Amino acid sequence: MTIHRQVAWPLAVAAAAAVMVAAVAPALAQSPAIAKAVLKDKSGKEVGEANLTQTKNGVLIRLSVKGIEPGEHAFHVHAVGKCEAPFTSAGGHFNPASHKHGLESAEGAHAGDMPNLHVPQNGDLKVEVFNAMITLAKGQPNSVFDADGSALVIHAKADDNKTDPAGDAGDRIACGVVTE
Ligand SMILES: [Cu+2]
Repeated sequence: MTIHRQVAWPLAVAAAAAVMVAAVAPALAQSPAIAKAVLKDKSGKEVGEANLTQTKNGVLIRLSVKGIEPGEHAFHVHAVGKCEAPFTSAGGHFNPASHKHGLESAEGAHAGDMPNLHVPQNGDLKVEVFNAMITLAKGQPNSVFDADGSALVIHAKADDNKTDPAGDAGDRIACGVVTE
């Protein structure tokens, strides 16, 4: 009798653990570790691509752009995953915490606020941008995969990092929906 009990308990625990793994696994599978955005200009021409990687500390964005006007350009995550020229369809900056705009804002910043891109004379740039304020994990308030999705947007002018709500960054010149 004693031997049977010793065998029976570990089996019961193993069975319970197996059920837990089965229940948790689908939820994890739904949150992508990587995401992508293809950026197009207002004429529909492809001008860039971004690969997003979830890290333990935020999202690493590897961006490459081609044929963008040289100079400084604001680069943001916008609130809606819809890129119809002139890209107002992408909404304002992704701002789930309802903060004021700007990396220099005294009241937090938009989750979608990021440093300016510095495009060289040939118009081509490869850069890595890290955003600790967003996540690819679904179900989180700061997830780029919320109900209406998100988009990456490049502006005509630089972001001054403080003017609310858009950093005085001018027109939207390129837009790409963030996809899994
Ligand atoms: Cu923007």
